[in-house]
Amino acid sequence: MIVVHHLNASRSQRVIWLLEELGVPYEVKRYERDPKTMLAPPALKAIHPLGKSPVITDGDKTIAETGTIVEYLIGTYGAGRLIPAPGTPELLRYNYWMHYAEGSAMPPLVMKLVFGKIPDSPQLPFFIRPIARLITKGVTESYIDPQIRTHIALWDSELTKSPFFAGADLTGADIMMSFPVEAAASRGTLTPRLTEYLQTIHARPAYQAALKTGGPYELLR
Ligand SMILES: N[C@@H](CCC(=O)N[C@@H](CS)C(=O)NCC(=O)O)C(=O)O
Repeated sequence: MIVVHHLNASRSQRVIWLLEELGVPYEVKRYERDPKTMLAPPALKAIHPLGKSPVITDGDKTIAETGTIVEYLIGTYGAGRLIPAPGTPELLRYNYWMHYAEGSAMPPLVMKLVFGKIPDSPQLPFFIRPIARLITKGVTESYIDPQIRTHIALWDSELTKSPFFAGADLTGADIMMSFPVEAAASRGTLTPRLTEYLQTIHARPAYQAALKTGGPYELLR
């Protein structure tokens, strides 16, 4: 039996969604973020040394990193589903978005989250806060926000070519990209095309079933 080590409101929601799309039986083991730090509990380190979610176990295998998990599940249980056929241009797009989601899209979105929290950090002496606010605002406006806008424009242009990131059908690339698109939606404004895309994936029965299993999915702002 596959066990998903699921941290509330996190990237592991994607793995539950994928398992629902594949119709593969699984169990969810829940971990709750520390309400102050929002970090994962130490118990997750017993499963994988980084203590991050998602991690899955499947028999004697322990697999971390969302992209690896998605490729493993589609390769092992997909029987050709949720991946374009070998040798097609769509497969190249699939591979690109599969790796881009965590490798390129998430870093500026995480930076925005972290920089946004610095001025209110309780460790910061109150007289430093105005300076911290000025610096983080400067970095956010001059570097992070323009980066995010460039990424969003790329997603938008890709989704004007085809309904999904790797062509006409939903694939693992969409499951990977759902998190950056959701994260961007929670930190600012998406384009109408991207909003429509999110509505399309939210309407899928497997996505809805995953929400019921995974619990509330309020992404951090
Ligand atoms: N690139 C990794 C990122 C893993 C990651 O940062 N997970 C977050 C959840 S969204 C986490 O575990 N945060 C809690 C912590 O760092 O303690 C992946 O996609 O698996």
